[in-house]
Formats: sequence, structure tokens, C-alpha cells
Amino acid sequence: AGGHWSYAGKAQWPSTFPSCGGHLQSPIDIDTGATIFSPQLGALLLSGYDLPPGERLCLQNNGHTIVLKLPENMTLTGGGYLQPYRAVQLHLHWGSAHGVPGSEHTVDGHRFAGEIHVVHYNSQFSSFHDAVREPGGLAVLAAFLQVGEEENEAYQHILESLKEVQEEGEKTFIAGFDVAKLLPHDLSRYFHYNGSLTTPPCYQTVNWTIFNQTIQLSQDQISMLEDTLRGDNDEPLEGNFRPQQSLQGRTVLASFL
Ligand code: SG7
Ligand code: ZN
Repeated sequence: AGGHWSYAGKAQWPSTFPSCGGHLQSPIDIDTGATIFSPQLGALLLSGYDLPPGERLCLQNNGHTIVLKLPENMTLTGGGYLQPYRAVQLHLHWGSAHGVPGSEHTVDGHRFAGEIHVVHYNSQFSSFHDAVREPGGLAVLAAFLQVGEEENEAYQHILESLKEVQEEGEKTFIAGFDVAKLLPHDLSRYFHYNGSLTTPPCYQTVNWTIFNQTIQLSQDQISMLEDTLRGDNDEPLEGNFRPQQSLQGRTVLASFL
């Protein structure tokens, strides 16, 4: 099913997109006391993430977030994953001005200022489109954004161009950079669980990795994210997160004690 959707109309998602009413939905609250330590979950390895400046990347306002398209030679191996996964795009979730946080996942009930998602598909499929409905088809790397003292240079590279994509559907191009710098240094400590896309069509095909280490942006940078964009119906694009979904018997694994 296609069609438009909004965060305001989230109660109606399951009637148009049946998977949104399923039992393996995302995001979730991570109850750290209930996670299970799995020593076989090793460090995640990112290859091809350091993109040359000559490689221009498309940044688009899709009305729900800003999406940065990524080249498929960026790959993810190791971690909890049995096959290599290829990158497709990254995007962000955030809150609203005056300190209302907007991460999708929460940890022990704590919601962070924002969250980055780097979306990948299983390399055993020939495209994202072929993988998106398949169990284990997608891997999303997630990390939490928090307010810190210093300006974050890697995020600034994206934020500088926000003004060029203020309206839904607008696109611009940014120079290649080291995309790994948008993620935490420590790729060895993370949570892992099976869930879904957090927006319609909510396919239950995502193996999630949520890093324990958080990323710091300055208050000005977080504010820029919250204040610059407009989405559907010319409304400010803010608070673009889905509420917590119930675990329904799932377990969350931790790579660390
Ligand atoms: C954002 O989140 C966009 C969507 C994405 C959706 O709205 O990044 O992607 C595009 C290309 O617009 O949907 C199918 C898909 O990747 C859900 O992704 S998420 O579960 O990582 N939040
Ligand atoms: Zn997302």
C-alpha cells in the first residue's frame, strides 16, 4: 500500500499499512536490566565509509526527515550480522525547540535529543527494493544525539546545507566526507534486536544495532535541526519520532556487560 502518512495520524497507520500493527515493531524502550549479554557479538566493521570530497551526495527533505543518500560500496560487516550489508541512506529523528527530546529508541525510559539511522540492506539481495520485505533484509545502525559543549564538525557538514532543503521535496548535494564520523568512536558496545521500519510501511525486516556511546552536538546545532525544516502541509518538521512499541516477548541482546 502506498499513500501519505503523518506522525499526527499514527493511530491510523495499521489500517493503511498492516505491518504497522504487527508484533515486531520499532522503536522500543531498551530496559538495560533485561538485556542479555552475548559474547559472540563482536565489533562492527565499517568499510568504504570515508568518501572522497569529489563524490557528491544527495540530501533531500522527504517531508518526514532529511535523507542523505549513500553509495552502495559502503558496507557493514561483523557485529550481530551474518552477511555483509550495503548502505542506502542515513537520516535523523529529532524533537522540538525548547528542549523537547526526539530520539526514537529510549534507554531505561530516557529519551535523547535525537537519533541517527544509517540504513543498510543485506548484500545477498540485489537491491534495497528486493531486500526491504525479506526477514533479515535490512540493518539499521542507530546512535543517540545529545547536547554537548562543542560544535560537531561532521554533523555541521550536513547542517550547513539544511537551508537549501527547507521545503518538502527539496534536494541539494553535499561533498563526500567520512560518514563514520557521524557515528560513535566505540563500535563494540551496542544493543541488538529484531524489529521494523519505524515509519510506514513498518516492514518487520530490520535487525537493529543501537550504539551505547552517544554523539554530542552543540545546542545551536540541535536547534538548527529543530527549527529549519518544514514538512507535510507546511508544518514545521519537528518531533519526527514514533512512540515506543511493545516488545511482545522479544529479547534485546547486549554486546557488553
Ligand atoms: C525516514 O524513515 C526515511 C525513509 C525510511 C523511514 O522517513 O529515511 O526512507 C526514505 C528513503 O525516505 O524508510 C523504507 C525506509 O527506509 C524508516 O526508516 S527507519 O526505520 O530507519 N526510521
Ligand atoms: Zn529512522
